[in-house]
Amino acid sequence: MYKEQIFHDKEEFMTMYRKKFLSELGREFEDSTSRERYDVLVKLLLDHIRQIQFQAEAGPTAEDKRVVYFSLEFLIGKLLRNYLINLGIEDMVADGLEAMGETLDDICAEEKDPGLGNGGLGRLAACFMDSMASLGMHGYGNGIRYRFGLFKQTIKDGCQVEVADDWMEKGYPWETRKIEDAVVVKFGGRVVRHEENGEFWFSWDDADKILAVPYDVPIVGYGGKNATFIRLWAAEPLEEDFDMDAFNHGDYAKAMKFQSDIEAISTLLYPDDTDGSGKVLRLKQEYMFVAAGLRNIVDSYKKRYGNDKWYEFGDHISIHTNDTHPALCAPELLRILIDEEGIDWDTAWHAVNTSISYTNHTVLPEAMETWPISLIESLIPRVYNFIEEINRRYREAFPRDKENAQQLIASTAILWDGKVRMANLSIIAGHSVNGVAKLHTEILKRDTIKDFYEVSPEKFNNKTNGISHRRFLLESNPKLSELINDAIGNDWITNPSKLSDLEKLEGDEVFLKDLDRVKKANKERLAEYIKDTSGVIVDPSSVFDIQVKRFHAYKRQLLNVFKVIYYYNKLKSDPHFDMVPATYIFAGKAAQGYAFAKDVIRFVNSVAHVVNNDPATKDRIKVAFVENFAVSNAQIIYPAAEISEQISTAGLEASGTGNMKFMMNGAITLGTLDGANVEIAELVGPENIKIFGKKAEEIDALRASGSYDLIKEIRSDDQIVKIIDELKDGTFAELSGGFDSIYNELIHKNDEFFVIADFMSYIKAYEELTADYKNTLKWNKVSLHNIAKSGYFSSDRTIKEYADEIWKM
Ligand code: 26Q
Repeated sequence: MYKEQIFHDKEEFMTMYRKKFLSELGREFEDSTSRERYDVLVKLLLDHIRQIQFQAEAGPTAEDKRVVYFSLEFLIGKLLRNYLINLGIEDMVADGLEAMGETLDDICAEEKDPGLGNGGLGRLAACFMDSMASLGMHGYGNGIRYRFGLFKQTIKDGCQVEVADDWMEKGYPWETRKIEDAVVVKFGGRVVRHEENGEFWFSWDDADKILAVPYDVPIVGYGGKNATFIRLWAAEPLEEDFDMDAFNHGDYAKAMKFQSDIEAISTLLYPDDTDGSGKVLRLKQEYMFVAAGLRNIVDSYKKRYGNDKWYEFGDHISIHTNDTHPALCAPELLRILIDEEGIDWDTAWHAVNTSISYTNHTVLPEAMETWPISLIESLIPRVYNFIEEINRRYREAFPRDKENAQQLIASTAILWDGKVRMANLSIIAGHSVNGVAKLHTEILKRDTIKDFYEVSPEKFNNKTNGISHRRFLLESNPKLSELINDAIGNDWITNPSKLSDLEKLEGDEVFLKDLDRVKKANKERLAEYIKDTSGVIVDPSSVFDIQVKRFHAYKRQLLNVFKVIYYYNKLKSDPHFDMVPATYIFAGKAAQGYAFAKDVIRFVNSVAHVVNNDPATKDRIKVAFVENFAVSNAQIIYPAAEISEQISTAGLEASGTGNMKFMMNGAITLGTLDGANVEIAELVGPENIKIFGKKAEEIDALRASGSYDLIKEIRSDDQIVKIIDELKDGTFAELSGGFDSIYNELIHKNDEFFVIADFMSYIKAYEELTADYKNTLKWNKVSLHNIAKSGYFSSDRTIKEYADEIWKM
């Protein structure tokens, strides 16, 4: 544990900061741009952070078990303010900067938000890193340094337009290139069998080689006593392979093409395309970061424990795979241990099995990752040998006495039907598979991978997701944090379950009014942001009803838009219609190739265009679409929410984590019994959440019986008929055309996601919920109860469960 404080007062900060300008830039602070001021501040902090890291690596806990979290995505957000808070120097630095004629806000605005992930899975990985560092664990991340993160979203005429996210254009001062830890990674070539004196072995020959170069980004724990890092790999050509010949003969194009073909591996982040089938480059990414990360792990293991302790490998190190994207860990670790370290199969298999664990984040079997055998065999032939051998041994050892053995083998084998099934590989090779919310884990056991549950039930466990309350409450909502600190002290920052002390204030009118004022201020902050980014003026005294997440059919943004239209129609037909003035806020990206999701975005914006400009409605309801949803604007959005929309078709959202971020900021959930909503409902009780819609079993039954009749469902209510008609009659077509596409999708797939099936139940729930809105005290009491119960959803709790039950740390 590191005890030194970085600076003791603002004068000391100013002195050191000024000195750093001279050593970094050879110029004075006064002669610098805002960007340089940001860079130099980061460099100054890094000097200190490296000492914390050194202490953690070499200090008294150096022998503790380590965990490496393998994830293709880390959505870490901006780091500067977060680390100033964690180091306990935010005010000191802000004051020092002020004295120098600068502001911390302006400097923080220079930081780019690295979009190295799609959504929930990537942000979860970042929250986990925060918790591991804050809890003083030896937890490291292993991922990819994408040259371009997920595209930046802009809206033109209501449509999503994707723009490249050149987040490293001006450099990324937090990263440190560690060329000494670079790893050569092979692709292609062939496997050759050698035999000598009755012994035989294999080599992987004639492969193309790339150099995987690590860049470390620090993770600073709260309190500044522990720091670790995420290691992000970039692909580069090997110097020896660079085509000097072509270069010398003036064929620069050929020389450069060679280089860019290799760099392509870490150039872009793949969008979550949900159908589980990927591209060759994606497979190269998966293998590169697995091969390089594991080679580093084995090297540092040898340094620490010597060359003869392989059986104990899993006692000292855990390798966690975030979904199946790092599933090649198992065969690659076998390959390294057997081919490169000369260990026997049984010892290597024990090392693999005891160290590797796997989290599943998807319910849908069709979304499970598979790769053609032919592709894996040609791209990583030696690794494929190990996949085959794992599969062969699994089948060979399968208990034949079971009467359904053949069927179980068919569904659980790794190689099947020309495909490598990555989830099967992960489950067979590892010692643990977990779902991310109670309901999700139950669905895995009884549905998605039920045959594995029959074969190895002992591997299954649940770890309900959590979020960093330090980022999403302490940093994002300083006003609420201050109010909480004044009321119950600040123990909750390191011990989030302490938030429950707020329950005693639920009858305290003064406190509830303060809570209301804080919410109002946060709504004003968001209203300002919406005005600046979209030009839409929203009323902070209206109820803020917010849905922010990736656009996906199953998340049912469409249901929410239909609700907006429902009220639009009501107000149009009856000017005296009584409703709580509302602002419906949406944000989120759709995958580039996901036509339906992009159409729903266009629909939201088209409805906004009509509703916001119609004199009959514009002062009663407003619709705002916040462009380019990312960690940084999420931090402005969650604190301003009053209604949290969590309305997925029951059984399809594995967990959700936005639901937890909203709850922790005092929003009330309007949701289905899906994912972690189920656990939120259990914790807060029925009077503090609004649940509607069909339950997962009901949806299953409807699907199974085939009895659902969309047309009948539409005709059951005139309001629904009208909304469906408006998809086609041009009501919302002014901005960018009509919505026959959405109509057709609904009709042709018989309402696959049960949007219409749940519609009236949704409206009824919304009515009941908003009926209480004008009773400010009652509303805020419910809001406070949600905050008080949200400590459970801290990722500190989740990580402790992983550490105790999976990683055995
Ligand atoms: C797969 C193959 C090829 C290309 C991309 C992908 C891919 C990439 C990302 C597939 C899936 C993802 C991301 C999934 C994800 O974010 N899942 C969410 O995980 C959260 C954290 O556990 C849950 O809260 C959400 O419910 C779940 O949807």
